[in-house]
Amino acid sequence: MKLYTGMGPNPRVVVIAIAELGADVELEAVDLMTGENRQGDHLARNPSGQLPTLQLDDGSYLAEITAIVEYLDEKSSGSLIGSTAEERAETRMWVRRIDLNICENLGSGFRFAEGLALFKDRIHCIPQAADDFKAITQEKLVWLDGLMDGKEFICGDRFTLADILLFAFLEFGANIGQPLDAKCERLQAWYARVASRASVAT
Ligand SMILES: N[C@@H](CCC(=O)N[C@@H](CS)C(=O)NCC(=O)O)C(=O)O
Repeated sequence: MKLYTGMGPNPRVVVIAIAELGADVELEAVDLMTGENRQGDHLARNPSGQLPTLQLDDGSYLAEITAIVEYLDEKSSGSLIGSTAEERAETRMWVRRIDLNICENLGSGFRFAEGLALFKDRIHCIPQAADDFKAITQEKLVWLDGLMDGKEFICGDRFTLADILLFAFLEFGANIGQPLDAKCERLQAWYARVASRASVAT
């Protein structure tokens, strides 16, 4: 398998998951800054023109990070999703909450402000909404922080895709002016726990 990867939190999620699972995946960089990902060769792999994209051993392509990580998880002996129907459902519930409430809003806040020069000719940008997307992200982080009492990871004592997803976006946020507020003490402690994992050092 080969992962077409590059800058940004979405590729980072899959790269961390690969390290967690010990999956055998070759990496090939695509230059996001020059827009190589929006041109012919990469569009043929992924019509969304985004990164990452996984090439399977049969030559077909898979995009969307949650689908990619679920696939790699199933193909390995890992358990980033869960080992029972209940665990898998719980992981998917949190992944969807984190994706819709935090990752999407954080990303839009960036693309419509600091990232505007890069994205204005790629996607429909709403610069006047950037501050609102950033504010919603912070509100949802405070909400999530309030639900972390007594939990080691997002799904209790299980380290899952939900942790990797949130970690990669908060790591990105810290570098683009959307840091996790110090008042989110439970999430700060959770962030330090995830940051200490070997997979994150990759
Ligand atoms: N929904 C997609 C999002 C992928 C995405 O937005 N990737 C970013 C990198 S973090 C990208 O390719 N940005 C460059 C562009 O859109 O031109 C997924 O789950 O993989």
